[in-house]
Amino acid sequence: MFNSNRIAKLLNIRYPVIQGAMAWVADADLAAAVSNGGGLGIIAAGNMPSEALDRELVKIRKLTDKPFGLNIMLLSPTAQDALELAARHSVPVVTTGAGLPGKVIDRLSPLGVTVIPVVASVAHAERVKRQGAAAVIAEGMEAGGHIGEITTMALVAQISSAVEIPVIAAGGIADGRGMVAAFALGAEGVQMGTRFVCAAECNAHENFKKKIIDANDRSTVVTGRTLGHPVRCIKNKFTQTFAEMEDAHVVIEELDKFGSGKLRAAVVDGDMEHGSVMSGQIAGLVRKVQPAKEIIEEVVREAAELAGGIGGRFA
Ligand code: TUI
Repeated sequence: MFNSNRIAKLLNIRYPVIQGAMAWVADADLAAAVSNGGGLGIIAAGNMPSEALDRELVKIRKLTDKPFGLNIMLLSPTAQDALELAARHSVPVVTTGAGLPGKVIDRLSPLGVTVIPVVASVAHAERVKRQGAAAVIAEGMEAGGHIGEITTMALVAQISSAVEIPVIAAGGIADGRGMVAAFALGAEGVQMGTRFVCAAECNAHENFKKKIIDANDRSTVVTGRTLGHPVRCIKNKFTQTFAEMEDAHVVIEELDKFGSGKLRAAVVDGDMEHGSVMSGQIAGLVRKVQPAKEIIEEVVREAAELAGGIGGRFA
């Protein structure tokens, strides 16, 4: 299986299943568990200080000898430091989010690093392809955290038609059905975030995992649209207050101040009322905590069975 899949070959992994980079959540423990399970684990640099990220990059080499990735969040003030650490640690794969990755591609591609930007539009995918991206992650607005405006269904099909480099679909995928749907649209890999929050090896607070397991299809809400910075989270007191402040046209500086530290409060302290509980719309499908390897094998098995049987639906 997946012997001629371009993503599995490019990343040198068994299954074209990538773990979404989630700030505060995606550390060396989670990433190593996903990579050891046959997918691609990713450490999220987020706003991590250099010393902490350096430690995670040392740690993951002790936990796995499989390929792994580092995600650089381009909005972060620490993005440049993360870029230099990726070079120094010879990280095999770098994904980027929330911005234009030209500088990252120019710096890391000559070193042999596979750079895969997250994109949210066709124009952005075409641009990073011209800049030398090895593949793209097409992330629809069903995803958690910072999102674009286009759904996965519309985005993956249009990006797959527009660029020849392989496409990894993200946003709204948590099982084999999502994987087959993504492949039908032209993707050759999937990235899942919300499902991997509920991996046994994930160090996120147990309240966070429970919140996702208890969520349904209508549990998330998007705030920050008026700021040009939409973010999807599970509805709570924090999102309600944030939305009220936006409605009242509170200035950006105040909103930024209000939002500061809230993701950490959710992930590390388990504050489900006043924290920013970032999650995708697919949370309603996530039912239990399972080892990362079991998640990957279950999704791939479901997908393979469904892909074999799907012809019957046209009979
Ligand atoms: O980056 C993400 N998701 C994230 S980053 C994040 S950290 C955060 N913490 C606190 C508050 C807010 C964020 C949480 N979730 N996904 C990748 C992604 N990139 N989604 C959308 C984009 C994107 C959007 C517009 C990439 C480029 C872009 O435009 C490029 C341009 O044209 O400027």
